[in-house]
Amino acid sequence: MKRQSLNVKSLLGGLLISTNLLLGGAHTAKAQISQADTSEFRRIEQPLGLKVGVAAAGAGLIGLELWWFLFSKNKAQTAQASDGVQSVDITVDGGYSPDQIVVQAGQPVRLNFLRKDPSSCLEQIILPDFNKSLDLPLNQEATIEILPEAAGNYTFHCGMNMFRGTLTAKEDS
Ligand SMILES: [Cu+2]
Repeated sequence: MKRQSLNVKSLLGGLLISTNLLLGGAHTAKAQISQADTSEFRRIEQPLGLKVGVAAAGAGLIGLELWWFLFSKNKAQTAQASDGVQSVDITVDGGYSPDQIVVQAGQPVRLNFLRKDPSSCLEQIILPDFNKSLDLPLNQEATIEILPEAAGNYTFHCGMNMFRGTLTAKEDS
């Protein structure tokens, strides 16, 4: 009995919502028609200088953004090798620094992550090519070891794939 009345309630609720949506839709349609009828909304010509200024500011911001993403932190760092293991310290703070790491192929690599960013976005690191992931505790070093057997680029990224870095393995020269 109780369950039934609940169902009826939710049914009524659904009906109400859909009616509201329908009415709302009709309302906006009407509004649009009246807008077209009375030419109340006329285009306002902005001065050319303002247009150019806004466009230039926009382009500038886009350029700055591009520069930030492409070049500002793009300093590749070569891993330091000792006792046959190459290691790199990576600071995790609004991304990975360094986010481009150069290692030698065929030698184990130790990545020491130090997360300083409390954002949950960065609390996990994933290395899909090595089938590995690691939780990064805040302000505490966490190490992951991998072996890039072949030369090539291997990416690593956060749990949601928003921040990325690349590990480039090179053959012995
Ligand atoms: Cu993320």
